[in-house]
Amino acid sequence: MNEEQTSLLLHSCSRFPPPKGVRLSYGTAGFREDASILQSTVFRVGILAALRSLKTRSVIGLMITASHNKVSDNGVKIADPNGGMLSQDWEPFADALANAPTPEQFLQLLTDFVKKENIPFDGQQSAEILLGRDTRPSGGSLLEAAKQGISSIIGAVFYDMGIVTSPQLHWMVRARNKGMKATELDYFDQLSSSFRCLIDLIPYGSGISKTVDDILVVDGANGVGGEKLEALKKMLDDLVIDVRNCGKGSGILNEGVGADYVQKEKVIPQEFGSMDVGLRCASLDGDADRLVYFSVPSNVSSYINLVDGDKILSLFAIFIKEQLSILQEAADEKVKAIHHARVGVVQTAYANGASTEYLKQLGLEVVFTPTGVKYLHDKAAQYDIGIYFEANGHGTILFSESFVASLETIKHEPSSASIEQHNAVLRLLAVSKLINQAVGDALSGLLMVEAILRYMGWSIQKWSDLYQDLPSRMLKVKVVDRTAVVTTNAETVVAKPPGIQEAIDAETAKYPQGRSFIRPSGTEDVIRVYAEASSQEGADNLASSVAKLVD
Ligand code: NG1
Ligand code: ZN
Repeated sequence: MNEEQTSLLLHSCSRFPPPKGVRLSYGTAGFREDASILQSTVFRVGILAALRSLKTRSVIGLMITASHNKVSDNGVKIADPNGGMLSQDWEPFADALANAPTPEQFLQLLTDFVKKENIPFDGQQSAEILLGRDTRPSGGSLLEAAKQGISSIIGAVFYDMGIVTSPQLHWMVRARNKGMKATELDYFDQLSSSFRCLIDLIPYGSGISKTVDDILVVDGANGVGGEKLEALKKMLDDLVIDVRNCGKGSGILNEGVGADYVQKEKVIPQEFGSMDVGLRCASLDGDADRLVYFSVPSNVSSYINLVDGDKILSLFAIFIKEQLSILQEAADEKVKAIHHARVGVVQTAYANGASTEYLKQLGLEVVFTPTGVKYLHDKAAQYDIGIYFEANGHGTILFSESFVASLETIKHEPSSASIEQHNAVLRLLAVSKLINQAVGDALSGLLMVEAILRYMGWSIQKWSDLYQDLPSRMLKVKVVDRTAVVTTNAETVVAKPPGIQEAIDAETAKYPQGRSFIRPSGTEDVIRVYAEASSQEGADNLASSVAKLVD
């Protein structure tokens, strides 16, 4: 590192002292804390993003968001060249950088890492970072800190993409690295045109062209998603969307609204009520990477009928499976090969047991990973078509590049496939363009759900009736040190502290269809408790007795 670079780093770093008495950790979704203590962290992540760009010789993303957390929190995460999350082997370095107490120690860490990773750091190579943030009021000043961090690396430049959803930024990074156009308009264009393509491919006479519940009502969590959906819907004729909680009124981000609230509390979000009985409703989270659907039941109650990520996954799986089965009788070898695609479904321990049972009955290969998109995403990427979802509504469908190439070949070359077989191939291709290949994306997921429901001719009720969820309860317990709990087997078994797993097993055995597990949250200072049983009362009781074991 030359002298100019060293003094630039030391000087700028000294203007962003780290918070005292806080241990920062790059968790399942980057760093997340109260926004007031994040200046130094975001500044340092700016530097980290520049290093990542130098190392990978690609465009990198930096997103400032705390997703579904309360409005006073914020966070920062990095998007890798393929649009996915930061490679896991860099996370310990991210932790170390964020926690270095002095500018000198920070510089030492940086110098050692640059050497170890062989990062071209001679001021000759350029680095490029796309910046994005959600609507949080703290976002503006944190973005400044990120810019200062990037600017303290000679040769690094940033492009401010403004207020965007997390999936938009991830999509843009991926698109840029593929040499594609990557503005917000390009994103909207791709989503709306592939949606149109799927609708046009619905066989004549099947499906509901227009039904009473054809309007979709969306809860935007008072965040960025609602605002973007308002813009996107202008490009979608044929789909009537009423967006509420778009953050323009007095409502507060994620307070009594949004996918996390709706999924965890199972209650009607603000601005929704008896006028929505029977309508198809959806909820996005604060940065629009999660999506759940729900309906308001006709009986007077504050509870909703939740259609969660597991049911979105099931709907997607049914559709994909149906397209592949259309190709079963194909005479053309290339088309027949599509029928034999390796399809994998990826879930976490939070998936409702009834969904796993249902997916297995469909004959699908279901695998489990620990919580956190990065784990699910990596697993799903091992298949030709990998469908992953967390129960909370974060998920997508990944298509391998070679599989998409085969679909493209069939699209463009003459084959002996029948029209319906050819259309099935075109549908799969449209899905691969509609559904975000970088991360879970509430906006693209929503269009996918809408297209499939129309193709199937299903109401939300019909979709919801695919299977009955087992009653479940999620609790969180505040603890002094959440890292004291260590889990194994995709988080279903507690390895440490000793004795707890046996106690959980003993409690679980008391309930028919009982299942329970605990794990430290990666985004909050809590231990999460999950329980399932044949009755709601059973799930509630099991969860609270397991919570007592942790307290
Ligand atoms: P933690 O706080 O680690 O449970 C939560 C979600 C994850 C994931 C991350 C990132 C649950 C139970 N956990 O993680 O699935 O979405 O936030 O946002 O919903
Ligand atoms: Zn989110």
